[in-house]
Amino acid sequence: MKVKINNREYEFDQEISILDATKKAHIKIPTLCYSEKLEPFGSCRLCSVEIKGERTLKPACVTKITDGMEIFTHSQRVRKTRKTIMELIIASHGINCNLNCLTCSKSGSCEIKEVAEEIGVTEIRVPPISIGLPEDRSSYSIVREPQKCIVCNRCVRKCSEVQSVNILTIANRGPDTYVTTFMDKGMGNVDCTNCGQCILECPTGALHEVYQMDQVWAALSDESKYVIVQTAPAVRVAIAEEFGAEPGKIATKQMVAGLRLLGFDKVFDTNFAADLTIMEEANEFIERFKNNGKLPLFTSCSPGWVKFLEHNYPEFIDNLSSCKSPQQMFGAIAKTYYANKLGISKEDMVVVSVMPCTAKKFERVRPEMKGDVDYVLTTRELAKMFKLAGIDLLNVPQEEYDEPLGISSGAGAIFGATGGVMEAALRTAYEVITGKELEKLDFEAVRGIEGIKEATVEIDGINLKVAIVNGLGNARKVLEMIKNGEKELQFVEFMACPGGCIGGGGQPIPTNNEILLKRMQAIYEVDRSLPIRKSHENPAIKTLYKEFLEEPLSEKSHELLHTTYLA
Ligand code: HC0
Repeated sequence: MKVKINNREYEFDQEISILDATKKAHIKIPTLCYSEKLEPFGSCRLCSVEIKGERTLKPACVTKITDGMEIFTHSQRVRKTRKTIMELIIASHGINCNLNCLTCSKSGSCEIKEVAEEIGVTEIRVPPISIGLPEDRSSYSIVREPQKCIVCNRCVRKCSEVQSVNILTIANRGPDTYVTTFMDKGMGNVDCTNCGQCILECPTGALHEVYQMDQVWAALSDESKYVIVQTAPAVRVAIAEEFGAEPGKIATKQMVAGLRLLGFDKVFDTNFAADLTIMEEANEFIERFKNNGKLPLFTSCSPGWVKFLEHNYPEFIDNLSSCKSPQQMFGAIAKTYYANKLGISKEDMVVVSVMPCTAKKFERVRPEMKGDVDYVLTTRELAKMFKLAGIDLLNVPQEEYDEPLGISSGAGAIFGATGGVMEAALRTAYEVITGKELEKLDFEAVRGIEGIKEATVEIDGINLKVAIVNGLGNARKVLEMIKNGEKELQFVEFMACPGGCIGGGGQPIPTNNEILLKRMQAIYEVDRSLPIRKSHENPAIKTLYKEFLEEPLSEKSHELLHTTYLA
């Protein structure tokens, strides 16, 4: 197919969109409602282009090239139209950047500001229009500020097309259009899983996490409190991006040093608790397998996934592992075993988590979790706190985690990427079942960013059928197949977010496939760099069982580390 773009001839062998064709020709067209991961929608019209012989401009994202087409991407008419559209977008729904920019959650990373600059907007000839809708603060995880929304529909499409959760929708028509939830009930009162994927998609500050930075600052200034922090596996491979580093930069030791500078009494690692989870979950799997228990066993560490299952597939509740997530196991151990060691009461201890995940904020308040974690910060919030404290993360002298709850194995580290929980569990299950040493630790078949992976793993002559699923849309597909008897599996790892925790709703923006792959490589690099790579060989975990828990699945373990779900 021969096409002329700005008077130059190009050849394409497929009927692609004008937007894709111009990308291949290295011409950038501004977009707002377009997102690589979603079906093109054509609502913002910023990508409008002129086509020879056509009376009206056409949106490049939803218009296909045809043989002989002549396209003008930046003609006088196109530039003028884009400017007017952009002015209307800025004015609509009360976005008044002069007033709100400095306090907006997207200050410094605002897509709408970037696009306005690209288009050359120098004045806004229309007064700001306020849609007059209140903020939605009904959720424990996510805040919606409708006055900043430009109705690009990306959050709605992410929630439906990728996550298949469908809790966001568009109401009304024309200038009264707005994004909302069923009957305007608010995100906390509908079946939102709190995954925060909508936040990653929002080009303005209309969606952000429920901030807990102020509460953490207050705890750090309270001398009567012993304040400890745990950091999730996926935070260390992403936080440096907030300071301008290339994706994939591992900043574990700088982050530990930064947390100490913030004033935490101890800096611990969720990876320690991930090792503990493996001890419990691998043994739970073995017990179910040997005793004809409910299979397939579903992992339970991703709170967005757990909530999705509770709402949409309650018939599978008994398949969920009874293990609490590592975040919660950490809190339970910190406020009992560790508080006892220190000789302080659990009321005097404050446990803060730093997570890549917005759903962890919801998980923390579930009544079954008994308040073992006090506050949850996302990766983005921790970066904001470092900046507020003047901490130059990339150049701060590197430091190690504290002992004993900061000691972890490579198996704990890989929890942060899709497939990691399964691989960590297999490393331990193999040695527990066979009593032999596992020679090849890397289970390549369960690695990679694909949404659904399956593998057959041979352990002691038994072929285990496992699957790894990330993204809730994929979870729905796999659950339907299990339900219809099309899939026979014994163990399935489910993670709510595409890519697993490295793609969590609390991670730096942008988060896309290219960035996910780099964060994933970094996670496996952390694993390879550690002297201990199996959870059951973590010396701090061995001591914990010896001094306190006795053995996996003991009465004490059940009391502190296991939970129940809502059907
Ligand atoms: Fe994850 Fe976790 S791996 S859910 O993605 O299991 O958030 O990083 O912290 O809890 O360990 C998130 C990440 C965690 C937990 C761990 C698990």
